[in-house]
Amino acid sequence: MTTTRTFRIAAIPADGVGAEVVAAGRAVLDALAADSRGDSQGGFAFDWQEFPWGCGYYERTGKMMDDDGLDRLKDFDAIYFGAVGWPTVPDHVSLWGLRLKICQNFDQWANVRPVHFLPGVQSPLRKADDTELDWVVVRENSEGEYAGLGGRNLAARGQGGEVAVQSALFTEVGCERIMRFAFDLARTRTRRKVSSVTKSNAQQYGMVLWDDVFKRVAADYPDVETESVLVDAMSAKFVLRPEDLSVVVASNLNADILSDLGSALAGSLGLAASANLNPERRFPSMFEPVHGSAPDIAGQGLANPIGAVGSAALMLEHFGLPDQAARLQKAIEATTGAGILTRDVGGTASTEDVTKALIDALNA
Ligand code: GGG
Repeated sequence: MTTTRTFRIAAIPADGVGAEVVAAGRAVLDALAADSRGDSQGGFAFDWQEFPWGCGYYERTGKMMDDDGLDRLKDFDAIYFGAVGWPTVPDHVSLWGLRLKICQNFDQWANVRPVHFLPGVQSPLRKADDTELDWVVVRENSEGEYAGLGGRNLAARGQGGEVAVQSALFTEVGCERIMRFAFDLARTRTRRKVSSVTKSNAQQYGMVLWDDVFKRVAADYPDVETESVLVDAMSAKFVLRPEDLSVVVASNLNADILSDLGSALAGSLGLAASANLNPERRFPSMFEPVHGSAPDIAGQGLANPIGAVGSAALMLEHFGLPDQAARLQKAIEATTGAGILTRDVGGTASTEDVTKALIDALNA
């Protein structure tokens, strides 16, 4: 007798192209699940519940998500997220009201953002001899520069004008857990190397603590090569010596910026996948494309669904289905390799065309 595992997933398309790419990802995942029924290893299915939260919801209700939203999400197996942000709502309100609220309350402290080349996609970095380049940005996702510490209208001290303070929080526990995560990940890769990124020459408290913890943790992983690189130098290295990278671990803001750079170097922000993980599995993890809501192309069928579908592959890995994740990744490569590309990567295909091609490739 075969069994079917059902994964309960909360879909939050949120804003702009989020709706289009989440619909694409859902269609591809449902096709994969339909094909798994009758599998001797046991099939799987997805039970989706969609939540209407985001900037449109904010305009109607004054809230980015319901007050009991976290409570309603907490028992799902995972959250599948689109993108947040729309010009009618201040960006800090939309980001803190939804994406950061979920990440921080569900202690999704590890944000994994792989960067790799895809066949058929032109990259500013691709040369004939380095088609296999790939690296992973591991982003500390719970504290650092996005700890939300600070304030405005602090004492103006008589000079006139407003004063604002924005502090970064670095805890030894927070630094150590993200570094161990990065080292453990490096051990699963061909190149066992972790590059730590800071600006510790200029930021002499939190980032020096980061450096100290990195040295201590590295001593437990003598089989893993290490380097510490300042963020400005690392930006140059991404462009000039990407073959020297494997796992790059960085604070919340630095990794946010570097991972956008990485995905642009791979060809487009639209290709980049990410997983916001609560590695202890006390809370659901959240899977989302790296890109934002792209108001300039929203609703036109132009969005690239590959980042969202790649994020779905990361979700399958999280569910303990690595073969299915690899199957999805192969379908992505078959699709881009066949030249079925959206406009951001030089093609003319629509979101729907790419989605259909992905499903065809799964069934091929
Ligand atoms: N799907 C990712 C997304 O919506 N990003 C919007 C954004 O501004 N994110 C900031 C961050 O990643 O912290």
